[in-house]
This record gives sequence, structure tokens and C-alpha cells, in this order.
Amino acid sequence: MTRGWLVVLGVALTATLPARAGNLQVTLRDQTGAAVADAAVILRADTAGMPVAGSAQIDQIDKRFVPAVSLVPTGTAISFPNKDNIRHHVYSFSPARTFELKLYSGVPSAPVEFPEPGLVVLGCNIHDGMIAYIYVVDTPYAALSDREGRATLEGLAAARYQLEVWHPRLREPAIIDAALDLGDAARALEPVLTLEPLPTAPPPLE
Ligand SMILES: [Cu+2]
Repeated sequence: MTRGWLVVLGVALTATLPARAGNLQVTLRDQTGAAVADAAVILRADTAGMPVAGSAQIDQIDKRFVPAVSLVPTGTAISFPNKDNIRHHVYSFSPARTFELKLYSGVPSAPVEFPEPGLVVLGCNIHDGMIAYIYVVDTPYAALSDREGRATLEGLAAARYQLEVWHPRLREPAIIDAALDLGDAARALEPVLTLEPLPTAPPPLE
């Protein structure tokens, strides 16, 4: 095999690759400079397509929901195992998904599906302090920030995206950039969020 032939082959392979993908790293801080964990960093684009639904789990341990914040794609089925030796009564009155798992121990027989995008706030009818958040998104490009306030979105097709951030301490999702051009390069952004006090209880069961 000659060297010239190898060079030609390399050019041909490059030409058949799809548009190259970029990465976005977002580091979130609040108005005091503290890192913001458990924020949903979301990119939307008309060309993004729909996410792949999966499954998830939210446990009840020591009268707390674990994890307290979940980010899931639309269509995800979530199970709610009760790992305490007392009964819980899990409910949501959020418009994106209203449901009730009446007083139970152990693992409910069926998981709960979340077909609509939006915020779902969970409570327990027995324990007022129990609260958790499920943020359901209809885009494949979303990630929760870690303890350092960092979220990385990889494999992004070159496009113009709307960048949103949601967090339990934001009254509504913050639009960080309505027309963020992401090409094939890596980008890093460091938005500052103005956070409100954390709610201490979910909306009451009526
Ligand atoms: Cu409970």
C-alpha cells in the first residue's frame, strides 16, 4: 500500500462524516457567588428531535425523597420505592403530571409515567416536610449541574439553541441565551442566577 493511497482514503472518510459535534460546559453560580447544584441546564432547537424515554427511581429514605431533584425526558417511567418502615402517601398536583400513590409500604406495583414536559412537585400527605422535584424535558440535550455548579452537554449538532436553566429556587426557568450559536467548537458559559428562598413544603393536598 503506498503512502499516496492512504492520504486519499483519509480525505474520503472525512467527507462522509456528519456535521461535527460541539460541547457546551455551563458553570452556574448564584448572586452570592456560590455554586448552584441540581439545576437543569437545557438546550432547545427546532432540529433537536425528541429525547429517548427511559426509567428512573425516586426512593423514600428517612422521610426524604432521594434524589430530591430529577431531570428526565418525556415518557420516562419512575418508580417510587418506600425504603422506610413507615408508610408514605406520595402525590403531585402539578399540571404536568397529577397523581397519587396512596399510603403504601414497599414498592408500588407500577411505575408512574411522565408524558408531558414541565415541573412536577412531589409531596407526601403524611410528612409535610417531604418535597421533591421532577423536571420533565422534551429535548435530548439536558443535564443537571453537579456540586461545583457544572453541567456539560456533549455531541451537540451545530445549530442555534435556546439555553434555559431551571432550579427549585427559580420562580420560572431562566432563559440564559435565546439564540446561542453552537458550532463544532467547545464553549463555556458562566451564568449567574438570582435564586429565591427554597420552598419548605409542597402545595398542600386539598
Ligand atoms: Cu411520607
